[in-house]
Amino acid sequence: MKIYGDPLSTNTRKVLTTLAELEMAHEFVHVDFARGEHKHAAHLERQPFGQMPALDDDGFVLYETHAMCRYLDARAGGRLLPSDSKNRALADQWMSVESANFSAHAMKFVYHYLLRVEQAADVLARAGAGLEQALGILAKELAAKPYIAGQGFTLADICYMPYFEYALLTPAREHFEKYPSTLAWWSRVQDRPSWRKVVGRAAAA
Ligand SMILES: N[C@@H](CCC(=O)N[C@@H](CS)C(=O)NCC(=O)O)C(=O)O
Repeated sequence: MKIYGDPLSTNTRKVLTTLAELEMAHEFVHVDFARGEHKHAAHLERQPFGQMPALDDDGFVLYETHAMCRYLDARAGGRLLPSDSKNRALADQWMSVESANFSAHAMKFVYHYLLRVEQAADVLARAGAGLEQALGILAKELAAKPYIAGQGFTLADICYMPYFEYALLTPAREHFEKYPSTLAWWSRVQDRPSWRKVVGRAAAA
């Protein structure tokens, strides 16, 4: 099992955290984001949109992070998704909410403040409003449950973690602070050995 990505990339981190949770052996191949290696021909063979990560399981090539996380979990017997249809659908719902309603807003702040890719003031204002909407909805769930999709840690939790890590280092933090149950969730999950391993790998790279 080979994973192609950059240890600092949010989507790569979702896949690496999934692998760490499942204790699944893999080879990590560094595709250097800063050098634009995700746009090189070799990577475009694996990921035709020129994005990261990509997976190669003995010739079976897959891209799209959520599909990859679900594939890895299925290979390991389905430990990171509920087995009953309703709870599984809720985990799926929250994974979709991450990509449709949450991460793009968080990433505007990450681009502007951490990656130094300037975002106009009105873009940041709209991102802040979008983030508040998503956090408010997430906060209601997390006020009643320890994890995003219920009583157990799932892929849904993994999908939000990289954005919390980065966005909380930016002024977007003020939006999170309005919703304490989201920060309580973050303090629960950020100490998981899987996440510490992924963050540690990035620090060592
Ligand atoms: N829908 C893709 C998105 C992947 C993605 O946006 N990856 C980022 C890094 S975290 C990337 O490669 N960005 C560069 C680009 O879009 O050109 C997935 O879920 O895998």
